[in-house]
Amino acid sequence: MATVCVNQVETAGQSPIAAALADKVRRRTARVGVIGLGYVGLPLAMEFAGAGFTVTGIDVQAGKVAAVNAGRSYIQDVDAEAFRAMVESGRLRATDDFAVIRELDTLNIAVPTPLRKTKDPDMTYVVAACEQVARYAHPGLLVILESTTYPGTTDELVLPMLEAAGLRVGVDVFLCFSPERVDPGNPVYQTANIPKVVGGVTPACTELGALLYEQALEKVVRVSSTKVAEMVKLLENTFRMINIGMVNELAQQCERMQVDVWEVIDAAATKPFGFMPFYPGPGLGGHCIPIDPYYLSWKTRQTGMEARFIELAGAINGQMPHFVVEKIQNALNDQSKPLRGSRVLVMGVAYKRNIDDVRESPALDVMHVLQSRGALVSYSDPFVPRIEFEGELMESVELMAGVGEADCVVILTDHSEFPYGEVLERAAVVVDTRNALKGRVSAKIVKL
Ligand code: SAJ
Repeated sequence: MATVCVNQVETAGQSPIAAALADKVRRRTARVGVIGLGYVGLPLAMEFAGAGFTVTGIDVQAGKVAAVNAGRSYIQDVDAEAFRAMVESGRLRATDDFAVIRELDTLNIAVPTPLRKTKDPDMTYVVAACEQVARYAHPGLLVILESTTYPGTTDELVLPMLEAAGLRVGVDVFLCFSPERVDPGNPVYQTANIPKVVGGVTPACTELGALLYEQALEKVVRVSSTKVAEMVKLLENTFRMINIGMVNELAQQCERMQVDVWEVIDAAATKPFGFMPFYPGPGLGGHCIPIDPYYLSWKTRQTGMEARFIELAGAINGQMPHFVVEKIQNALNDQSKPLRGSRVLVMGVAYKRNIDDVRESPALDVMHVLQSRGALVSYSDPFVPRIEFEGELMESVELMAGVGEADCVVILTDHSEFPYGEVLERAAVVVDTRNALKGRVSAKIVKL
C-alpha cells in the first residue's frame, strides 16, 4: 500500500486540474464514485472506503441501493460485518441518482457487458451509464471503465460522449480503462491483492488512474493505452476458453482411444515449466469465460479477419453438454434402461465448484437436453436452493434421497461438500464429468 504524502509539490508537467485531483487522491479527500454495485463494484467500493475515501455507490437497482444503505452485503466475497461497519461509519453509501456525479471526483464504471443472442456485444449498460456520466461530468473528474469490453470501447465510445459534453479528455477530465479481474469465491485472490492493470487516453490520465488504485490496492500495472488495457483482459479470458476447449476435445479423443484423459492431464501437469493444466467438463459457464472472447472475435471481424481459435473453441465447448448426455444414455443403456422415462439426478448446477452462481452454467444445458429426450430430471445443489428452469421453478432435492431414487446420477459441479463416498455407495451408476471421484474404484463410475 503506497504511503500517503501530504503537501505534494505539483508533479512536473501536470496541469493544475490534474495536480489538484492528484492531491485530493493522495490525501484521500477525493470523493469516489462506483457505478454498478455487483460482484465487481461492491468489493471495489469497499476497498476504496477501507482506504479512507468517502464512497458513493450508484446503481439503477433500487434493491441494491437499499441493501447497501441498510449495511447489508449481498456479495459473497464482501464480509458482511465489515460492510455493515463501513456503511455505519458513513464512508460508504449508495444512490440511484446519477446527479451525485456533480460532487464526485472519481468514477469507476463496473456495469455488465453481456452478449446478445447473436453473440455480438451488448453495450446497452455501458452506454446508459456513460450517458449519465457525460450528463453530470465536470472539470476535474476521473472516469475509469472496468467492464470487460472490446479494444477501442473507451476511445471510440466513451471519450466522444465526454467530449460532446464540452469536456477535453486529458485536460478537463481524465479517462482510463482498467479490466476487472474479480474471481468470485477465490479464497486467496480478492480485489485488494489482484494486480490492477490501468491504461489512460493520455499519460496524465494513466497517472491519475494508477494513483487512485495505489491508495487502495496492493499492485498497480500501468500500460500505455486504454486499448492495451482492454486487450489484456480479453487475452486472459480467451486464453482460458481456448485451453478448456482443447482439453474438452482431448477428452473426446481419449474416449475414442480408451485413454483416461484425467490421468493424462495429471501426469502432464508434473512438467514444472511450459504447461498449465486445464480440465474437461460439461461445458463453459460463468459470466466471463464464455462471453468475453466473443467481444474479441466481434472486434476482429470488424477488421475483416476471423478469430478462428475462439470460434472453434466455442463450438467444442458448446457441444460438451451433448457429449455428457451421450455418456448418461450409454450408462443407462448398460443397465438396459432407455433414457426416456429414466430418473437422472444432477449433482451441482452452479457453473463452478463452491459458488452459488448459475449464470451460463452448462448444467442447465445438460438438463435441457436430458429433459428434451424424455428423462425425468432432478437436481441437488447445496449452494442453489432453487432455479427457474424451462419456465418452471425447480427446487434442489435432498441429495441422498435423490441418489436413492435415481437410475443415474451425474456430477456436473464438484462442490467440495458433497459426500462422494456415500453417493457412490448408494447410486446405481454415477457419470462423473469433473473427476470428483478421483482415486475411487468402482464399476459404477463412468468418467468423462
Ligand atoms: N472450466 C473447465 N475447465 C477448466 C477450468 C474451468 O471446464 O480447466 C469451466 C468451469 O467449470 C466454468 C468455466 O469453465 O464453468 C469458467 O471457469 P473459470 O475457472 O474460468 O471461472 P470464472 O468464470 O469464474 O473465471 C474467473 C475469471 N476471472 C475474471 O474474469 C476476472 C478468470 O479470468 C479467472 O482465471 C477464473 O475466474 C479463475 O482462475 O478462477
